[in-house]
Amino acid sequence: MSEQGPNCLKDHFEEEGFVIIPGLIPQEDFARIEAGCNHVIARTRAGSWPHRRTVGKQFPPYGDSDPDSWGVQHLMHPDLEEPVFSHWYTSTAVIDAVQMLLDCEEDELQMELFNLLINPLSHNFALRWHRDDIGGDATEEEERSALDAWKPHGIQWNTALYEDSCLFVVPGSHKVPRTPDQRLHSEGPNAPTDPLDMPGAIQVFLKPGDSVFYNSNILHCASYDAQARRATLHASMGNVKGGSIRARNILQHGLSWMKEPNFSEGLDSRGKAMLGRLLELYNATGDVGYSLSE
Ligand SMILES: O=C(O)CCC(=O)C(=O)O
Repeated sequence: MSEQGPNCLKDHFEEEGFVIIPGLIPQEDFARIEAGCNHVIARTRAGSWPHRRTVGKQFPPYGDSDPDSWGVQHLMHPDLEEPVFSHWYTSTAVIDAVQMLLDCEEDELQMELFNLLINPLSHNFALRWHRDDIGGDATEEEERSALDAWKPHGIQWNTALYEDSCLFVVPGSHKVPRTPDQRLHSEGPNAPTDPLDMPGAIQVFLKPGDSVFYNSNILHCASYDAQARRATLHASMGNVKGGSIRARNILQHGLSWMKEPNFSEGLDSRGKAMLGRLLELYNATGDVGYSLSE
């Protein structure tokens, strides 16, 4: 899996809130995945795929206020006709990595999000410092209890097809509330714009084929250069032991299409079982609202 052993990778993930693992796209599959990405990027930029992350909007609902996009949503959607994405999401390499990092059994894994992050074309764009499922206005106590409840029932990851240095994180911040200084950097329109001004921040550098796995409630932000080609697979998986803790974060992305029989029919038995666990959560959950606002 890597020069570092599994224990070392898991320890790094638990302590720092993120870890980089190379080689999860087998060389023989790279060209097919790249072709799939080219196809869905072209559809999105041409306006024929409506499920996208819209430039100018950081969080769902992404709306349609700008023709430019920084992401393609729902890579496994049957209407995209790219089974290569569900094959990879449920591949043994990916499942083994997630199981190792979450320390769980395969029959505890639930299917979640699988999207693609791309560079905007019209101008640079950035996401402010945030935690994916804890609002920036949470008090210190609210932040502490939300972080405690969240860990470690799921994982998010970015797998880069090309060099990618868009993501910034504050290592260790998945365990502790923001300091007063970090709060200033993550709140409001007057927050400083250079990501590395955030106390404790580092930039994450990925080589082609590298994956960064992270706790999505780590303090993170991203900066998108319209000139730098980006195609980075962006996915998450949960552990059913988390119960409904991940429901809002996942279901806010609009996953009703995953209930359609034609989606399940295209999955292998592992994928069907993982989907079944997600649908149990879906069916047990009412309106989830949204985790964050601009
Ligand atoms: O672009 C990235 O790498 C991070 C995206 C992100 O922070 C988010 O979707 O919340």
